[in-house]
Amino acid sequence: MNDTEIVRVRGRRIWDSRGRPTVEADVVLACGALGRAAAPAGASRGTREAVDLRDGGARFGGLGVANAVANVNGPIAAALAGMDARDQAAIDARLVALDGTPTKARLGGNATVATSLAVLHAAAAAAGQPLWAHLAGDAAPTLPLPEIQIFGGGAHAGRRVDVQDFMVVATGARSFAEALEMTAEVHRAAGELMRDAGKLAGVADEGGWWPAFDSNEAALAMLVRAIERAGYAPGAEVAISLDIAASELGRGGRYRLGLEGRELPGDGLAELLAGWIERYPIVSVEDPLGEDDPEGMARFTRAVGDRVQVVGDDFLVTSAARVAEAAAIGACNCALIKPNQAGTVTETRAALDAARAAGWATIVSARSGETEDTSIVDLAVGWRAGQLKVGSFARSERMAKWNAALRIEEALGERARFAGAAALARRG
Ligand code: 2PG
Ligand code: MG
Repeated sequence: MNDTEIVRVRGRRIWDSRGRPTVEADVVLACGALGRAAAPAGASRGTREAVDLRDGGARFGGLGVANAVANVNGPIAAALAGMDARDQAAIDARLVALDGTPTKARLGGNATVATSLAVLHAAAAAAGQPLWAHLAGDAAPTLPLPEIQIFGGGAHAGRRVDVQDFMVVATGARSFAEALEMTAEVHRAAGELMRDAGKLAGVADEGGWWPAFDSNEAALAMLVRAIERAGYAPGAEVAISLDIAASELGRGGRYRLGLEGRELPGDGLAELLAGWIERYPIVSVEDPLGEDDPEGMARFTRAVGDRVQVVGDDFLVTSAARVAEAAAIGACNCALIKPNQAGTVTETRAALDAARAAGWATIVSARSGETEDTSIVDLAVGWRAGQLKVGSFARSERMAKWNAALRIEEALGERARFAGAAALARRG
């Protein structure tokens, strides 16, 4: 028997950062190596993402994963038994074929992504390597520039404000560790400012401060004040990154800003964002328009893509084909890469490669529902994605990932390379 042959696949239900069920998979190889991974879950999801298979019914609000877990323990375990864990492409092709749908609707993207990542971990363990090193191979592993949420809004905060993620990027940092230090100060300063304003009211789903603002722009102004209070120059040292998650605001070219009590056409939303880009030190805007508006995304990229990074998330859903289509019409200059949108490691990597082939930047990203699983950090470092988005600087499903990257930087020592601000897509 081959040492790296899969001898056991086991799925189980665990609980995520929102207290909801999710799928965890263990993969054991003949040599005894164990790989383990858990599926995350989004709240603002693209319609073309791999299906997050849920049981429905009354229990756990319909979010049970008994069927997805049964798929891991039944058909998936049977199909992968005896396969070589080192051949990730063959493993993932088997999962895709076994599912047989374009969106992993039968097995569940949550079942396939947990299994696919667990196989990857097992192969790295069998090779006696940390996963990031295993993935990097002969190339130099690179620590990503972190995008870190300070205020969480949209679907992650009961739609208290319309914009979903108000994040900072430590453009002046020279190492990953320094980027975290700078962000820690901004995060703390923002909390103090909210407290002083009598607006400190807990945190949103990804650990960002609860967005108790009267307008979306007020959050931007507060973010600039927090950067200054922390002692940094807005833009030069710490800049702003937004995820509008516009598909959550409307479809068919009409977008509703609930907080401001108004509805805007696509061009109106694009103009509003362009105005913010003029007035605030914004370096990145994700999903500025809805996933059903590729022309609008292309116009927006033409208008501001030389100054800011235009990121596709729900618009691209970590699909190599969608990335290629978007690149062909000049929509976006950066792809958000989320393994559970694709459903397997191989398809995730293909989307990243497609973005690179288009000359784009890439950001490996967590979901709003997370666990203590830190696989995405290994992917970001080993695949040299350039950027990493994990949520805020609070709560351990987030901190576990930032801390994992710190340990990798330490392990690399002198050899550690930090992507820094150069990782952002901007031609200016
Ligand atoms: C996003 C993610 C993370 P969710 O939209 O980028 O912020 O949110 O996981 O809810 O899709
Ligand atoms: Mg997003």
